[in-house]
Amino acid sequence: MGILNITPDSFSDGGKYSSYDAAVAHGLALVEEGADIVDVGGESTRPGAAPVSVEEELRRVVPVIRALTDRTRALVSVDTMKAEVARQAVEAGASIINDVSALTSDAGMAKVAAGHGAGVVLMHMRGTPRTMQENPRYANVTEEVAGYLEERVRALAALGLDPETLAVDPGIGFGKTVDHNLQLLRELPRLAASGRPVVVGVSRKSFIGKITGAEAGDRLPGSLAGMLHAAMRGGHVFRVHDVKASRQALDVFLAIGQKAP
Ligand code: PT1
Repeated sequence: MGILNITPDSFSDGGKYSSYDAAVAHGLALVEEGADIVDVGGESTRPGAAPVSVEEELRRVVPVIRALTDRTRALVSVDTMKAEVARQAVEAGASIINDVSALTSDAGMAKVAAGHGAGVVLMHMRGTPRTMQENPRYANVTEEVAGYLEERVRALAALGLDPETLAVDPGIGFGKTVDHNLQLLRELPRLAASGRPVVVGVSRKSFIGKITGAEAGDRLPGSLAGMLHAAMRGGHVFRVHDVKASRQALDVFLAIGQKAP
């Protein structure tokens, strides 16, 4: 899953391209580099990020999703917590709703997902992006995260969503200390035991910087290590910035795992 962030500062190019042109070109490049899914987001959910209005988020993501689904066969996911954005995104061709609040932020979200038969990524987050890094504490982070995600799958199945359309994600960096993130990655098989596909996003996140001292733009090696570890422990989908390098790393990892006939 290649990351396509459409926020005003993600494509600062001195005005040579509009952010629309730049975003579509970047999305097509991610597919060219080997992404199976392009994850389109118009609202940052990084620690400390402020919310964006529904109108602004729609303006950013819907035209880009339409262009990408017209021009590629890759799947498009929409990274949003807003039901109206998810609805218009799916109508524009997106087939997956990636909601970092696991469909809890907007009461209309479950209905949109059920109504369109979209796939859904349910991610665990403690608090909101603005405040989630303020002193996160857990008795046992893996049990709490896995229990929460299993409860979300149960609750949504009771609302009529097909459990087969749901994937789970531990939410690396979302209300977690470095040790919480590392424990979740170490104990990823506990999440895989939920029976649902496991999505993992470690790409360029601050825990890599805290371990290595590397700045965000310099975290590809650490990101690959985290991704491959997650692949080895049962992860299925990896949300990454650097698709070409990640694809190569995963291809070799998967080839080694392939037994000769
Ligand atoms: C993720 C994810 C996401 N991450 C899914 N969607 C982000 N399903 C956005 C940091 O610590 O892991 N899974 N959508 C980006 N969020 C963060 C969080 C970015 C923490 C950076 C950090 O640096």
